[in-house]
Amino acid sequence: MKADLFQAPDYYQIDDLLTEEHKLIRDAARDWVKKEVSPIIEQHAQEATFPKHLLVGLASIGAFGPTIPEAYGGVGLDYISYGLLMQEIERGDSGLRSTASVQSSLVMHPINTYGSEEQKQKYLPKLATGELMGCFGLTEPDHGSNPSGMNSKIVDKGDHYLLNGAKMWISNAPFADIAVVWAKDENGRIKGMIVERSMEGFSTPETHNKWSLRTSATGELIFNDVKVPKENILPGKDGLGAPLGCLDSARYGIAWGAIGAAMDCYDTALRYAKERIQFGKPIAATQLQQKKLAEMITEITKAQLLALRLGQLKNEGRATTAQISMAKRNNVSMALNIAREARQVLGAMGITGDYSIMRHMMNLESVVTYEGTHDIHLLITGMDITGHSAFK
Ligand code: TGC
Ligand code: FAD
Repeated sequence: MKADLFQAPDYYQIDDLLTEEHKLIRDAARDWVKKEVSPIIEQHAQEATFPKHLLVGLASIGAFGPTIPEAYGGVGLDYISYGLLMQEIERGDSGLRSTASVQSSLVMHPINTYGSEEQKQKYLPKLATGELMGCFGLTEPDHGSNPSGMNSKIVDKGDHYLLNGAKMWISNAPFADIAVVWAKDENGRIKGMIVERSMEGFSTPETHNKWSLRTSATGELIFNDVKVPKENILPGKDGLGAPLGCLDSARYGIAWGAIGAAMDCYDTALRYAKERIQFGKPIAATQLQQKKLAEMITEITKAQLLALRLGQLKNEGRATTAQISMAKRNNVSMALNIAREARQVLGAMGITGDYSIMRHMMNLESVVTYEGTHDIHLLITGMDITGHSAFK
């Protein structure tokens, strides 16, 4: 891949609305991505390998549990800092941001929010350093958009539960030390639990043949009479609202992360358009390429403002699920459209791994599907504004 010459677009001087702390955290992450991620990530994507050696660096920039209290090993930052971290990491690669999102929002968040004091002390500090890595098992082969229909089951056996079932499309599964898993009890009530890799009957086969998120390890979670001790059940909340509450946090981070991918595509296309000469002048001097680039920066700027306002609401504890859905849907779709347009600006060069655009584009095809598809988020907005659910 070419040298990383990234310059972040900030057309509306949004930096002025950030605190010094926000900028320090953002800039440290940006430097780390430039130094450690950009030089190696394309090769990992080509070879479909997870760059495990980057886990230490991710922990060092605060990407594991940025909003988790320092008492449990987290960084104790606000939600705008969390968003900025996700933006910078996804500027490098959505797969790497996935690893950080899952660890922070889908593993540390439920343990911190629904876990017992013992669970918090046992797991959170090690998850914050990356000594332990986690995954989140909600989706099943027959239940993706509709997790309430899940078939995974636990049966009460006195001092433990017996867990049976299967989860599919689980990020981090192939290497995770623990899994936060959602299954129904005998009364059909969804419960969350921490399953450890060492538990007998638990396996995590890797999913291959992905054209998207090739730097992220995806797998299944298979539970065959797994004995889950009762102390591993998350006691703080049950019902579908418990996993959906975690998704709110992860979707929020994705709304920011997608901006990073879009910024990288825009910046690459702008630089290329200024340098590429056709018909005796830079293609940047043609109206058609200017239209593409002008629309890109307009959409990025709107997405930045949406994310920042959402971050303010989140900091005040006022961000609603529907507001988060709107931002996730809009910003991921925006990024995917920009990746497709930016790829065209580069002509044939755009399809190569010499540039990051095609990788971002393929990654974003997963991002637009996971954490609630583009359609599901539209229906969440529709339900919010009309009061009618159109899911069923
Ligand atoms: P519904 O009847 O609407 O709600 C059931 C209960 O949950 C409550 N609730 C929420 N609670 C907290 N936070 C939220 N966001 C909530 N949304 C709903 C709701 O109030 C109700 O509570 P109660 O007490 O009345 O029971 O549920 P539904 O079955 O109609 O489904 C609604 C729908 C379709 C929106 C939901 O199922 C959904 O969001 N589906 C999409 C599934 C999804 O997003 N899966 C993601 C899996 S994880 C993942 O993709 C990780 S990728 C990570 C990476 O690599 O980065
Ligand atoms: P389906 O639910 O089968 O949907 C298929 C199509 O039908 C979609 O276009 C959808 O929008 C549409 N559709 C569904 N219902 C409706 C409706 N009511 N009205 C209109 N249209 C509808 N899950 C986890 O639990 N943990 C993870 O870590 C995780 N990581 C992932 C990593 C990757 C790379 C991918 C691709 C997925 C991951 N997922 C994970 C799963 C992800 O959350 C699901 O793929 C997603 O929720 C959609 O489910 P599905 O693929 O089964 O699609």
